[in-house]
Amino acid sequence: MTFSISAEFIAEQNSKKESHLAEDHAALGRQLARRGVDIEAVTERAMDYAVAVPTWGVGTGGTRFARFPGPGEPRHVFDKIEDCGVIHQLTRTTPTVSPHIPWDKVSDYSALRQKAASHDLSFDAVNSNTFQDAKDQIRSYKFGSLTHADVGTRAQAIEHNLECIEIGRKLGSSALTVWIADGSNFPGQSNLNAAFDRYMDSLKAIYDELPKDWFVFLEHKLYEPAFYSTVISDWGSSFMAASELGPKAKCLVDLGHHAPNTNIEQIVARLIRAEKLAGFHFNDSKYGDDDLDSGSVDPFRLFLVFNELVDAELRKASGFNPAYMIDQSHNVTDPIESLMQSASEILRAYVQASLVDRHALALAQAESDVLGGHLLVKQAFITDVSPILAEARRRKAGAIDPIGVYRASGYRNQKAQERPASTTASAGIV
Ligand SMILES: [Mn+2]
Repeated sequence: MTFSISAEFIAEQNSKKESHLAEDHAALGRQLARRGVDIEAVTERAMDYAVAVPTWGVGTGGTRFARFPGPGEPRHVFDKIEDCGVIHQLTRTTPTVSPHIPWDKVSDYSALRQKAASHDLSFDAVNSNTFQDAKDQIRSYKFGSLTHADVGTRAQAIEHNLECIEIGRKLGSSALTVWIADGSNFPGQSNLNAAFDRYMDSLKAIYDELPKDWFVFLEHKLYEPAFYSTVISDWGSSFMAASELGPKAKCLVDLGHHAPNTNIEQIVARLIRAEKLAGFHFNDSKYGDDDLDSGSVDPFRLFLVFNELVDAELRKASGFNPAYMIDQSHNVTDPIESLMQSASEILRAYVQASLVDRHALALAQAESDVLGGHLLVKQAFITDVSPILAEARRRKAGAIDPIGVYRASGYRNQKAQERPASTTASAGIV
């Protein structure tokens, strides 16, 4: 029998905060009513929002220098599902899990699917991995995978992606996310165009095998581990590839995969216009692909991304159906706490963006009222929507204060007893 947090415990913890929450929600409701916003409608939007959690996110991450394992880490994907279940149980915002192959490979996928269902979870996009060598793999990815100069290595990488699709079908997934580490570290190491041509050949082979209702998400990244050139380095390369492949190929935006100061919200706007926005890997950063918790460094940028997303949603932009995922590495925090906090901050940005008076904003823009337009966006951002987030969780039997309830439950200590320390737990940054 493994430890789990009971519904009664959550209700008992919530009961200590319910009357204050009701006061705060009512006060915010009166404030929003003066702005012509119905807090009930916004609270319902918050209840409907969902973002996927990556299975690799519940393990402690590391840097290229070291990894400092925490107590009670998941030992395998079944443990990971338990931890993902707690995140959803307390936040009620993360009903799907994004698996990673081969890290989450098992012999019985229907058992894995059942395990997930027992935690009210289902599976989101499957992530392939050709950025490291799997055990017993014949050819190495040291010098590339889907774009390797050697045709046999490319065939092996294609085969791995087809296997991911097969596993994804068994798990009820409907998308494959492809990120490759391929690129070069030295000028002259690789022919920049030939590498892209090989990428297209490999992706076509994968695309042709996609089930009818599936998508392939192409994830670009500026640099790392290749430091001179990366084959799919930016949204332009990703968009070129997705356009050439066809309607089932779309561009995935990982917030950490751009040069510092890049206007990511504008990239998002362009991809929406082209009907090529696959979705997101949410995280935050200060310098590069830091994979810090969403909203921890630059919550305004996260809000501005959601400002574009909510704009597209409300005007019913054609082909707009982004997949939302978190992709972070938790090196110095409890991963469950970081993921709950991140899901909450992503939801916060969505709710704040829902408060923008879009009619007034369009008028300000039409009249070139520069500061007027800016203030309308800023007003939404500075509104403290915490009572809406907490009330949305409470109404769905989640925790008013997820991290407080998690800490009070003693879950981590319980898992430290149940899960003897392992040195092989995989964690990664993609
Ligand atoms: Mn990513």
